[in-house]
Amino acid sequence: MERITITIDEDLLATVDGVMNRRGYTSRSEAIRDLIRDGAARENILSQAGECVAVLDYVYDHETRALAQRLTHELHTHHDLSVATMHVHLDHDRCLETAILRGPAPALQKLSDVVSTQRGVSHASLHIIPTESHTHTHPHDHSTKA
Ligand code: NI
Repeated sequence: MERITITIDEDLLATVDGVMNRRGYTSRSEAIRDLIRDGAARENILSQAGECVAVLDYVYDHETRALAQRLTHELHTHHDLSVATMHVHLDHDRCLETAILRGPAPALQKLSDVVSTQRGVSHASLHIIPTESHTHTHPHDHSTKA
């Protein structure tokens, strides 16, 4: 392992400390390493050419004009990527949808961007899981503490 020095603003450091306390890390280094690994894993997945599956979650206001139709339209336009969608009527105004997608990571990211940037859509999150390659860039070795 190498020791590096980074400059970080107070707000971001407070966030790191919050993550540290919530998840029970014993050192900041450990918490920061895992946060970097998460980001790196995301980047690696996006650069991957192979087939992936993905879970796309989002909340939307079904009273926003034509939004439900627009979202359905997008998923139909990309029916080759869309496997299934679960719809939950969350409360009076809001719906939660979970879409299972399958395809190349960049195409899944693009579809996710189209959905998540619609006005009236919030809390969008995309989780991409590679299904072809098993190159593991996240060793999860928590035995070495700094
Ligand atoms: Ni609904």
